[in-house]
Amino acid sequence: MTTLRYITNKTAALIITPENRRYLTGFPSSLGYLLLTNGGNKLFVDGRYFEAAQKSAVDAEVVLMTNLVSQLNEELEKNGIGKLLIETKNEISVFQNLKTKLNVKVVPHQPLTDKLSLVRSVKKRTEIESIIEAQRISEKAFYDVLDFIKAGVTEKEIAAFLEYRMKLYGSQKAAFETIAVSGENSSMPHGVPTNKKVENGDFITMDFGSTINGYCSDMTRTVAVGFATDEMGQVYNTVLKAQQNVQNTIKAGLLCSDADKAARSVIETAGYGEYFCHSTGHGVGLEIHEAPTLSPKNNEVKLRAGQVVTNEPGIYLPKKFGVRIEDMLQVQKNGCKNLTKAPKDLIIL
Ligand SMILES: [Mn+2]
Repeated sequence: MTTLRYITNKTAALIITPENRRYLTGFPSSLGYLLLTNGGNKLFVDGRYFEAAQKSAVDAEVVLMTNLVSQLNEELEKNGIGKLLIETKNEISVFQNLKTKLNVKVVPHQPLTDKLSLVRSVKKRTEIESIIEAQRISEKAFYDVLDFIKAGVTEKEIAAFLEYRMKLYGSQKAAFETIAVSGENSSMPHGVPTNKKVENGDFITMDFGSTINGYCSDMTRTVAVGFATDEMGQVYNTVLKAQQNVQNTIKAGLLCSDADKAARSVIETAGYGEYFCHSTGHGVGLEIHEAPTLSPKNNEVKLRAGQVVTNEPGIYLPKKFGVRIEDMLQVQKNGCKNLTKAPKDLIIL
């Protein structure tokens, strides 16, 4: 179990987000509460999860949740706890409810939340293996979709095809809503697939991911159909050069903002700076977006060995087209390892 220095003989913590609960116990559930105390940890789950949790949860005694408030009060009193720290993320209603009903001081605690996200950002070997397995599934779906894409198929059909193949190859579920946008629509970084039919001369940007053991993968490829104009080729190669520069630059100890700069500087030099409107990357794990963020603003946080981050610069020309290329990188002491194997040279179908 991760040691969290915020927990003392008098102070306990309650973990309420599914990802942190899963991270700390190895057990996935949509609802549950993990109480961390110096005297031992208790995982409260309802009847849907009780038996499964008893079989597979680690580092916590599993308790059938009958009346959470009275069970927590009892447990806190038994352990002589006077203060309960709660993760702060998105769980305001849970916090308000416990604050009024528990017999101890209830405190939303940002440092606890931040610490867990930092601990989770550095992946163990088994976590990396799950991410890679998920990524290989996405790549198989990508190779398949290259045979499926042609003038006349719609963006929705491309997205559905990718999701079906990922699932067929073993993905538990899509890691996020699949993006497949073409032509003018590809200038919207997070556009939603429509009934628009692919035409010759279109770029198609596909951003998709699989999940294995709860761990996400994330990749983006942009391909052309029929032909690519000189401008399309120039923009594509600029994004590719920016992306490769990030891969060449990233290593443990590098500021997150400098990882972003490795992409941004290449794109700015090529004259497309104003058309790169998002961060260069983000951590990936049990959540599709987690720490650390590779953005110009994140200028005090350094990369650590074992973190898995995306490398996804893009250029989006309004009313024309967009290009994004995304891999996942494992940060290492003296560099990084690209966990994504799919080719990146411009493919014209
Ligand atoms: Mn991403």
